Amino acid sequence: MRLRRLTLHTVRLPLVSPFTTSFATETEKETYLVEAVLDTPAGEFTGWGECVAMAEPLYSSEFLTGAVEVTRRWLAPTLFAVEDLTAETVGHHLRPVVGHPMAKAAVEMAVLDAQLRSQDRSFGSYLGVVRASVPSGVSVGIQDDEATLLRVVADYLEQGYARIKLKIRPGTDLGPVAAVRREFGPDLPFQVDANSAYTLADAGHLRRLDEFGLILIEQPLGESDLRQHAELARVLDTPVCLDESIDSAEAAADAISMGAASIINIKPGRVGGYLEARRIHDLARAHGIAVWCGGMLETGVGRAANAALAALPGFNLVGDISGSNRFYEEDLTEEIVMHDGVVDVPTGPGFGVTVDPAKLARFTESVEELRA
Ligand code: OSB
Ligand code: MG
Repeated sequence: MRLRRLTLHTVRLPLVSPFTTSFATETEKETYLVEAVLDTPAGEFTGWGECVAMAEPLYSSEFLTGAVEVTRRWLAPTLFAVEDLTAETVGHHLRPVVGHPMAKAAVEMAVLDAQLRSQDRSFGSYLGVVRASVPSGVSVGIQDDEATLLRVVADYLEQGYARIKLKIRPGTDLGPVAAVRREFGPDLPFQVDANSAYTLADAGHLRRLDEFGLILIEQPLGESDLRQHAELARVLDTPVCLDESIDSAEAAADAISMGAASIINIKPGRVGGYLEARRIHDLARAHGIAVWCGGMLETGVGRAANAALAALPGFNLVGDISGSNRFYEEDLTEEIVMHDGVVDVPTGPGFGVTVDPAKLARFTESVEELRA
């Protein structure tokens, strides 16, 4: 197969409410969709991918306009030159370009969607999923005060979300966690995410979270602090889960062998794509490490693909795969719906969702076409 064209659609969507983490407050989602045109044995097919790089390099070193630049200058020309391209070889061809997993993932995604559509095959069937729906958790941002937090959590629980993840940072941690636990009781599936906001010197403080029976604490320390996470994990009862630190299967192997994590949050974009995500799933499963599927406020394209990934057998904890309406009034595809605490795995060809041209146009900031 041959890649003929990559069109980058930069979009900006308002969020239904501001989303505050330890590193930023976001009020809108800026991203780009990749539209790939692939020459296949069955004719020309179009596929869509989505980049999870954030506008600013605060979650990881990647950022949106940087991802566009690396795609324009290096990723696209490299792939246009490949005579026999498949989704499975995209990662291999892009390997000489160091880093930029989110930019690479978006391109691989679009090629994979087009390839699967040419075979009239769903992503779920390609992966070998074992569930028709996946439990749906919600990531709750840092709130202004305790009353607001309890109201927000109560609302998500009324909607049916199966698990609450609360963002924490130094100074906004023990209080909110205690309040949620007190209000919703010991049976609430509850975990926290620090997005690298602590250091190992905070170990004594973080131990105070142990009494709240959390499922896990996600990425308490810095991205490159594998050894320090291992030390922290030894003194905490709360299981340590890594997010930012795991940017490849190699990093996952290191973390597992060091005892830096007993749980991994798999985000396909962060690790360079859905194929690497599956490799991490397989590796973790072989080591008895639990995994779950994280999110990056994806639009319907990435959200649909995440729902399929999370239906692999090793995804044994509830993921951050909420309904589209958790973040957006209107999505770029058909809405991904959370019902009865689950999101259904799409069954249509490719990722199983369709980008709506009218909605895309409404939210588009700019379009750039890249050709061989
Ligand atoms: O750390 O998991 C994270 C969103 C943006 C950047 C980092 C993270 C998150 C979330 C949201 O927690 C998860 C979602 O998309 O629902
Ligand atoms: Mg996280």
